[in-house]
Amino acid sequence: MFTDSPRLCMIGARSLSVVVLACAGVQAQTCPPLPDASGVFVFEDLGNPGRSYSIDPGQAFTPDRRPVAVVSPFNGSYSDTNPMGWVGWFRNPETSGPELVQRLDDAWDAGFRRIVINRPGGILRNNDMVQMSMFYYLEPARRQAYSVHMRSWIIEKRAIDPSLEVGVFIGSRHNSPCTPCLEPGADLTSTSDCTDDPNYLPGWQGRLDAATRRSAEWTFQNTHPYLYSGVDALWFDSASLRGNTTGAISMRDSILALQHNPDYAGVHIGGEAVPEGVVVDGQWRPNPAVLQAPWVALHRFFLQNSRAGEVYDPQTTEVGVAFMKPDVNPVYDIRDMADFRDRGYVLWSWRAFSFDFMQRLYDGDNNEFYDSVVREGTLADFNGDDRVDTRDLHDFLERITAPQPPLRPSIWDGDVNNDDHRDFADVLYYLGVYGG
Ligand SMILES: [Ca+2]
Ligand SMILES: [Ca+2]
Repeated sequence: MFTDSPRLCMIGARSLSVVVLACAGVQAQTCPPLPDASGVFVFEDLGNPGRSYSIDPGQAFTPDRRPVAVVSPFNGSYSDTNPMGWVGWFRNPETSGPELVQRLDDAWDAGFRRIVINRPGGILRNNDMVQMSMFYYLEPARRQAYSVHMRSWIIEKRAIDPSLEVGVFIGSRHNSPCTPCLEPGADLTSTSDCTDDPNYLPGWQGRLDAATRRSAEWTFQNTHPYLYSGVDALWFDSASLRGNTTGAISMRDSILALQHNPDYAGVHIGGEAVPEGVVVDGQWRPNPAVLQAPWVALHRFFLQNSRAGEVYDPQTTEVGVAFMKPDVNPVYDIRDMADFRDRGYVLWSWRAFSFDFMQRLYDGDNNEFYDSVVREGTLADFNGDDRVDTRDLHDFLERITAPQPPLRPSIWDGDVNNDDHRDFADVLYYLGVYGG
């Protein structure tokens, strides 16, 4: 059954009309009771000092350098029977929970201790906006994939490694928590249903805005089920400076503000895409927001424009590069990922295709990545392209003789025996597995 925190159970039909709104869109679900949002904190809400917060300049932003694995219940494979675009393994609500846990296990077993669930509520076909509302309209069994199955998995794994971070990648655009711009009897092939919805807020007002009470309430209600289920990172799609900038505060600044909101204490708040910068005297300078919050964008974003030249300080910034399938243009291989790693970016495996690369680029805080690749017995495939050939020997010799190894060299840096030194012992070790 769907369970939630005591706070949720106390709600009752508060002021929000959406409490009783029937979410009769895709699966004709009834919206369950929403958590009480009357006490949420609102950014610089001067008329409500007890529930107002501001940015604490003394609270330094702490970047997380660990790589990320993305688990995607959604992949846009729409059909008449799959209006939310679920990936195959998530289509059957009754088996969605065990199937989700299996993918979480895959990421964990590959060595990842940071995992992000991509679009946990799916996306409506013909709706080009990624919604923040991604929970209440789901069927009960699919809600339980998160509130029961994922929650139990997180509790179990966090007991093994408290550093485990699990996030959700949702939208910066929201309307009522019970409807992704749907109303009873909505035609899923029509985009006009969004504007027909009595709860629809056009333009900027429908987007994340930490200084607007309604946004703060809906953000709280939309994210609460995931935070209750153990999620401790929120990634908001389409949250950079690009687009509408006429809100009370911008989405970019809302990302910065939310990090200081007591309602999200201990939660990593990030946005997509990387905020704009400016060119000063021929030098590209990132927007200061980049230096104060985590951001992520697809690898195309970096490889196809001038940002490829950017260098971020790993000590103060967290800029993620999300790698899709290696055969999607622009193509990349382990060298490209190593290059981004060495320049201070955080690598995201948006698809499991790049797990092999990650295991060669990182050791893991407790050697999780190294142990995974050794367990699979594939060290001879030095470059992780699923083939053992002379290119691997070439790459190994090239890497182990390359100058300036990282402070803690990985497999790709030539430390194949994982003793954090690159020396002749690694040569003997590699020749042994390569010849074997
Ligand atoms: Ca190979
Ligand atoms: Ca070594």
